[in-house]
Amino acid sequence: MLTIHHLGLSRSDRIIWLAEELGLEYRLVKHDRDPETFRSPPSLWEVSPMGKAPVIEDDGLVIPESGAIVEYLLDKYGEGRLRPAAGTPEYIEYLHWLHAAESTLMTPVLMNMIAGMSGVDNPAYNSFVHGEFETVLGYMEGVLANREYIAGEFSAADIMVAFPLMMLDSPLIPGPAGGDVLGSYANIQAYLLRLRDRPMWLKAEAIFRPE
Ligand SMILES: N[C@@H](CCC(=O)N[C@@H](CS)C(=O)NCC(=O)O)C(=O)O
Repeated sequence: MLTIHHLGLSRSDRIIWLAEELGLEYRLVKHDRDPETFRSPPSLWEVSPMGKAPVIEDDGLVIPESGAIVEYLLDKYGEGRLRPAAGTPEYIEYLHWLHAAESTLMTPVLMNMIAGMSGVDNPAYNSFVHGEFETVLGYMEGVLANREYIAGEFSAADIMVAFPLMMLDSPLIPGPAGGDVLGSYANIQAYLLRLRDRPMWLKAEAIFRPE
Protein backbone atom coordinates (compact mmCIF):
# COMPACT_ATOMS: atom_id res chain seq x y z
CA MET A 1 0.00 0.00 0.00
CA LEU A 2 1.03 3.59 -0.68
CA THR A 3 2.67 5.24 2.34
CA ILE A 4 2.76 9.04 2.65
CA HIS A 5 5.26 10.48 5.12
CA HIS A 6 3.96 13.75 6.49
CA LEU A 7 5.96 16.41 8.29
CA GLY A 8 3.94 19.02 10.20
CA LEU A 9 3.55 22.36 8.34
CA SER A 10 5.14 21.13 5.15
CA ARG A 11 4.76 20.45 1.46
CA SER A 12 3.50 16.97 2.29
CA ASP A 13 0.11 18.73 2.61
CA ARG A 14 0.11 18.63 -1.19
CA ILE A 15 0.39 14.87 -1.36
CA ILE A 16 -2.36 14.21 1.19
CA TRP A 17 -4.64 16.60 -0.71
CA LEU A 18 -3.82 14.92 -4.05
CA ALA A 19 -4.40 11.45 -2.59
CA GLU A 20 -7.79 12.58 -1.28
CA GLU A 21 -8.76 14.15 -4.62
CA LEU A 22 -7.86 10.86 -6.35
CA GLY A 23 -9.61 8.77 -3.68
CA LEU A 24 -6.46 6.72 -2.99
CA GLU A 25 -6.03 4.42 -0.05
CA TYR A 26 -2.84 5.16 1.82
CA ARG A 27 -1.03 4.76 5.11
CA LEU A 28 -0.06 8.07 6.72
CA VAL A 29 3.10 8.31 8.82
CA LYS A 30 3.39 11.57 10.74
CA HIS A 31 6.74 13.10 11.72
CA ASP A 32 7.12 16.05 14.09
CA ARG A 33 9.58 18.86 13.47
CA ASP A 34 12.30 19.46 16.03
CA PRO A 35 10.68 22.14 18.25
CA GLU A 36 13.89 24.19 18.45
CA THR A 37 15.36 23.98 14.96
CA PHE A 38 12.07 23.37 13.10
CA ARG A 39 13.98 20.78 11.04
CA SER A 40 13.11 17.15 10.25
CA PRO A 41 13.43 14.55 13.00
CA PRO A 42 15.68 11.47 12.64
CA SER A 43 12.61 9.33 11.77
CA LEU A 44 12.23 11.20 8.47
CA TRP A 45 15.94 10.93 7.66
CA GLU A 46 15.54 7.15 7.98
CA VAL A 47 13.24 7.20 4.92
CA SER A 48 13.99 10.34 2.94
CA PRO A 49 17.42 10.62 1.31
CA MET A 50 17.76 14.33 2.14
CA GLY A 51 15.60 14.25 5.25
CA LYS A 52 12.85 16.21 3.50
CA ALA A 53 9.10 15.93 3.30
CA PRO A 54 7.21 14.87 1.39
CA VAL A 55 8.43 11.40 0.65
CA ILE A 56 6.32 8.38 -0.31
CA GLU A 57 6.88 4.65 -0.41
CA ASP A 58 5.06 2.61 -3.04
CA ASP A 59 5.74 -0.83 -4.50
CA GLY A 60 9.21 -0.91 -2.94
CA LEU A 61 10.10 2.56 -4.30
CA VAL A 62 11.05 5.56 -2.17
CA ILE A 63 10.09 8.79 -3.97
CA PRO A 64 10.98 12.26 -2.61
CA GLU A 65 10.21 15.72 -4.09
CA SER A 66 6.60 16.90 -4.18
CA GLY A 67 6.44 17.61 -7.94
CA ALA A 68 7.92 14.20 -8.76
CA ILE A 69 5.49 12.50 -6.37
CA VAL A 70 2.56 14.29 -8.01
CA GLU A 71 3.69 13.14 -11.48
CA TYR A 72 4.26 9.58 -10.23
CA LEU A 73 0.84 9.33 -8.55
CA LEU A 74 -0.95 10.74 -11.60
CA ASP A 75 0.93 8.38 -13.94
CA LYS A 76 0.13 5.38 -11.80
CA TYR A 77 -3.30 6.11 -10.31
CA GLY A 78 -4.61 9.19 -12.10
CA GLU A 79 -6.54 7.49 -14.93
CA GLY A 80 -6.39 10.77 -16.82
CA ARG A 81 -7.68 12.85 -13.91
CA LEU A 82 -6.26 16.13 -12.59
CA ARG A 83 -4.14 17.03 -15.61
CA PRO A 84 -4.90 17.87 -19.24
CA ALA A 85 -4.12 15.34 -21.97
CA ALA A 86 -0.44 15.31 -22.97
CA GLY A 87 0.31 17.14 -26.21
CA THR A 88 -2.45 19.74 -25.79
CA PRO A 89 -1.83 23.49 -25.23
CA GLU A 90 -3.60 23.06 -21.86
CA TYR A 91 -1.00 20.49 -20.86
CA ILE A 92 1.78 23.02 -21.46
CA GLU A 93 -0.01 25.49 -19.19
CA TYR A 94 -0.35 22.77 -16.57
CA LEU A 95 3.33 21.83 -16.86
CA HIS A 96 4.38 25.46 -16.59
CA TRP A 97 2.52 25.97 -13.29
CA LEU A 98 3.39 22.57 -11.89
CA HIS A 99 7.06 23.56 -12.08
CA ALA A 100 6.73 27.32 -11.41
CA ALA A 101 5.11 26.47 -8.07
CA GLU A 102 8.33 25.07 -6.62
CA SER A 103 10.71 27.45 -8.45
CA THR A 104 9.69 30.94 -9.61
CA LEU A 105 6.88 31.26 -7.07
CA MET A 106 8.48 29.47 -4.13
CA THR A 107 11.81 31.38 -4.33
CA PRO A 108 10.56 34.77 -2.99
CA VAL A 109 8.15 33.03 -0.60
CA LEU A 110 11.04 31.14 1.00
CA MET A 111 13.36 34.16 0.95
CA ASN A 112 10.69 36.19 2.72
CA MET A 113 10.16 33.51 5.33
CA ILE A 114 13.87 33.00 5.98
CA ALA A 115 14.39 36.75 6.39
CA GLY A 116 11.54 36.79 8.89
CA MET A 117 12.91 33.85 10.84
CA SER A 118 16.51 35.07 10.89
CA GLY A 119 15.85 38.79 11.37
CA VAL A 120 17.57 39.76 8.09
CA ASP A 121 16.33 43.18 7.03
CA ASN A 122 18.65 44.17 4.20
CA PRO A 123 17.32 46.75 1.67
CA ALA A 124 18.80 44.99 -1.38
CA TYR A 125 17.48 41.62 -0.22
CA ASN A 126 14.03 43.04 0.53
CA SER A 127 13.89 44.87 -2.78
CA PHE A 128 14.68 41.64 -4.65
CA VAL A 129 11.97 39.77 -2.76
CA HIS A 130 9.37 42.50 -3.35
CA GLY A 131 10.33 42.69 -7.04
CA GLU A 132 9.90 38.95 -7.43
CA PHE A 133 6.54 39.07 -5.64
CA GLU A 134 5.37 41.79 -8.04
CA THR A 135 6.54 39.80 -11.05
CA VAL A 136 5.12 36.39 -10.19
CA LEU A 137 2.02 37.43 -8.24
CA GLY A 138 1.23 40.16 -10.78
CA TYR A 139 1.40 37.58 -13.55
CA MET A 140 -0.77 35.10 -11.65
CA GLU A 141 -3.29 37.84 -10.89
CA GLY A 142 -3.70 38.49 -14.63
CA VAL A 143 -3.96 34.76 -15.47
CA LEU A 144 -6.63 34.25 -12.79
CA ALA A 145 -8.70 37.15 -14.16
CA ASN A 146 -9.83 34.84 -16.94
CA ARG A 147 -9.97 31.41 -15.34
CA GLU A 148 -11.07 29.71 -12.16
CA TYR A 149 -8.01 27.53 -11.80
CA ILE A 150 -4.39 28.18 -12.69
CA ALA A 151 -4.28 25.99 -15.83
CA GLY A 152 -7.99 26.15 -16.73
CA GLU A 153 -9.75 23.16 -15.15
CA PHE A 154 -8.83 22.16 -11.59
CA SER A 155 -5.59 20.14 -11.79
CA ALA A 156 -2.62 18.99 -9.78
CA ALA A 157 -0.94 22.29 -10.77
CA ASP A 158 -3.40 24.00 -8.40
CA ILE A 159 -2.34 21.66 -5.61
CA MET A 160 1.31 22.57 -6.26
CA VAL A 161 0.71 26.33 -6.57
CA ALA A 162 -1.62 26.57 -3.56
CA PHE A 163 1.07 25.67 -1.03
CA PRO A 164 3.35 28.73 -1.50
CA LEU A 165 0.30 31.00 -1.81
CA MET A 166 -1.09 29.63 1.44
CA MET A 167 2.31 30.18 3.08
CA LEU A 168 1.97 33.87 2.18
CA ASP A 169 -1.48 33.85 3.69
CA SER A 170 -0.50 32.09 6.91
CA PRO A 171 -0.07 33.91 10.23
CA LEU A 172 2.39 31.14 11.21
CA ILE A 173 4.93 32.18 8.55
CA PRO A 174 6.96 35.29 9.41
CA GLY A 175 8.52 37.62 6.84
CA PRO A 176 9.56 41.28 6.48
CA ALA A 177 7.08 41.65 3.62
CA GLY A 178 4.44 41.44 6.36
CA GLY A 179 1.26 39.46 6.62
CA ASP A 180 -0.49 41.13 3.71
CA VAL A 181 1.56 40.21 0.65
CA LEU A 182 -1.60 39.06 -1.14
CA GLY A 183 -3.59 42.15 -0.07
CA SER A 184 -3.66 43.82 -3.47
CA TYR A 185 -4.24 40.63 -5.48
CA ALA A 186 -8.01 40.14 -5.45
CA ASN A 187 -8.05 37.36 -8.07
CA ILE A 188 -5.46 35.33 -6.16
CA GLN A 189 -7.42 35.75 -2.95
CA ALA A 190 -10.64 34.62 -4.67
CA TYR A 191 -8.72 31.65 -6.13
CA LEU A 192 -7.55 30.60 -2.67
CA LEU A 193 -11.12 30.80 -1.37
CA ARG A 194 -12.24 28.54 -4.25
CA LEU A 195 -9.51 26.03 -3.44
CA ARG A 196 -10.29 26.09 0.29
CA ASP A 197 -13.92 25.39 -0.51
CA ARG A 198 -13.18 22.08 -2.24
CA PRO A 199 -14.49 19.12 -0.24
CA MET A 200 -11.21 17.21 -0.62
CA TRP A 201 -9.17 20.21 0.53
CA LEU A 202 -11.32 20.38 3.66
CA LYS A 203 -10.92 16.64 4.23
CA ALA A 204 -7.15 16.78 3.68
CA GLU A 205 -6.77 19.88 5.84
CA ALA A 206 -8.45 18.10 8.75
CA ILE A 207 -5.84 15.32 8.36
CA PHE A 208 -2.71 17.49 8.17
CA ARG A 209 -3.81 20.41 10.36
CA PRO A 210 -1.29 20.89 13.22
CA GLU A 211 -2.64 19.60 16.56
N1 LIG B 1 11.46 20.88 -3.35
C1 LIG B 1 11.19 19.94 -2.28
C2 LIG B 1 11.35 20.67 -0.95
C3 LIG B 1 11.27 19.74 0.23
C4 LIG B 1 11.42 20.52 1.53
O1 LIG B 1 12.25 21.45 1.64
N2 LIG B 1 10.63 20.13 2.52
C5 LIG B 1 10.68 20.81 3.80
C6 LIG B 1 9.26 20.96 4.36
S1 LIG B 1 8.24 21.94 3.36
C7 LIG B 1 11.43 19.99 4.83
O2 LIG B 1 11.41 18.78 4.78
N3 LIG B 1 12.04 20.69 5.79
C8 LIG B 1 12.64 20.10 6.94
C9 LIG B 1 14.15 20.05 6.85
O3 LIG B 1 14.70 20.33 5.79
O4 LIG B 1 14.76 19.73 7.87
C10 LIG B 1 9.77 19.37 -2.47
O5 LIG B 1 8.95 20.04 -3.13
O6 LIG B 1 9.48 18.26 -2.00
